[in-house]
Amino acid sequence: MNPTLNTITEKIRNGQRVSVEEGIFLDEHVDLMTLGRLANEIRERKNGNDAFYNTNIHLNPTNVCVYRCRFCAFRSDLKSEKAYVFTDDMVRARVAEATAAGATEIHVVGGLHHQKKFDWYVNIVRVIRESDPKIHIKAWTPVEIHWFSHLTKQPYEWVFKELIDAGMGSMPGGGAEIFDEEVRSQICEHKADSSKWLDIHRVAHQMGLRSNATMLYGHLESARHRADHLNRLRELQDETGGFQTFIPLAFHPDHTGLDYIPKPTGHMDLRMVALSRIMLDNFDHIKAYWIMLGEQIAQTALSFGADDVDGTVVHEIIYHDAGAKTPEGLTVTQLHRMIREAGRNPVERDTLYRRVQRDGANWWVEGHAPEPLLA
Ligand code: V47
Ligand code: SF4
Repeated sequence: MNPTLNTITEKIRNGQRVSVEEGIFLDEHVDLMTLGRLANEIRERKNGNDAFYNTNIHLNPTNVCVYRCRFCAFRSDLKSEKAYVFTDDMVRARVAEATAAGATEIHVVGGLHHQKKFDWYVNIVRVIRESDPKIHIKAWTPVEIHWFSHLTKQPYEWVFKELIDAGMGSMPGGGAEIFDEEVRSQICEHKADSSKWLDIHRVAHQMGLRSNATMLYGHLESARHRADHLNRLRELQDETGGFQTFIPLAFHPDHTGLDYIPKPTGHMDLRMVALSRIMLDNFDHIKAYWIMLGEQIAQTALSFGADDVDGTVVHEIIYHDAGAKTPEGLTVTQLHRMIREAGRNPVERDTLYRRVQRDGANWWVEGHAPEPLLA
C-alpha cells in the first residue's frame, strides 16, 4: 500500500483527523472503492446500519433575485415572465398540503426580491406557523440572513430573534457553494462571502439554532478548494457543534451561466460523499440528496459514507430548473424500498434527527406521547 494511504488508513481506524493535505491526496489519487471502504467504516461506526429520511415539503416563496449566481437556473429578473411571488394564501395552501401529507418539516428558501422588505420574509414564517403549529420550519440561508441584515441595518442576532419569534426552527445548508475566495468570486461574486456565511452559522449556533452545511462541487473548483471548504466547516464545528448534517451538492449545469461544464458523473458523486464522510470527522451525518444525485446514486451512496437520503421533498424546483431528471417527490414506500434494497434500515427522523413514529399523517417524536388526531 502507498505509505501516505497507509498513514491515512491508520488515522481513520484510530478515529484521528485527516489533514487538508491528506484530503487532497485522497481526492486526487485514491480509487473510489478504497475511499468508499474507508468512508463506510466511519459511517457504520457513527450510525450503524440506520439510514435516515424525513417527510418534508419545499417552499420557494419567490424566484426573483437581485443576485446572478452563474450556477443558478432558478432565479428570475423582476420583470421576467418567469417571475413569481407567493401570496399568503399560496403559502397557506402549501402548508395545508404539507400537514395533510404528515410532513414534519417545511424547507423554505428563495430569491432576494428587489422590492420585498424584511417584514415580507418574517410574515412567510409567521403564516406557516399559524397554519401548522407543529411543523418544523427550516428556513433561510446565510445569504438571506445577510440580506435581511443589510435591509434592516440590524445585526444578525436581531434578525434571528425576529425570525425565531415568528417560528423559524433551524437553518438549511445552502449558500455555501465553495469557500475559496477566488472560485467564489467567479461563480457568485456578490452574495455573502465565505467568512460571512461561516459567521452567520456561528451566530445561529450561539442562539441555539441547529443548521446544516453544503458544498457545491463539479464546476470550477479543484481538489484543493474542496479540502479547504471541508476544513473550514469542521473548524467551525469544533467551535460550536451546531451543524447536524453535511450535504455535498452536485452541480447541475442546464440553463445556467456555466452550461458548458458537464454534469458530475456518478463516480465523482460517490467520491464526494466518501471524501466528506472522511474529512468531516465531527459531523454526525452525511446526506446523499436523492433529488440531485438520482435515486440510484443516492442508494449506492449509503455504502460510501452517507447515512441520510433527505426526504420525500415534494415541490422541489431549484434543481429541476437546472435539469434534474429525478421525480419532484418520492413516497415513503419508495424511500423505504430504496433504503432496504441498499441493505440499510430506514429510520424516519425529524429535522433535529429525533426518531419519528407515525400513524398515517399523525406523527410524534419517539418518547413523546402522540398528539390526539383532529376530528
Ligand atoms: O446554495 C443552486 C445549490 C443550494 C444549483 O439543509 C445548485 O437540508 C446544483 O442548500 N446545480 C440550495 N446546485 C439547496 C440546499 C439544500 C438542499 C437540500 C437540503 C438542504 C438541507 C439544503 O442549491 C444552493 C446552491 O448551492 N444550487 N443551483 C444548480 N444548478
Ligand atoms: Fe439568487 Fe440564490 Fe440563485 Fe444566487 S443561488 S441567484 S442568491 S436564488
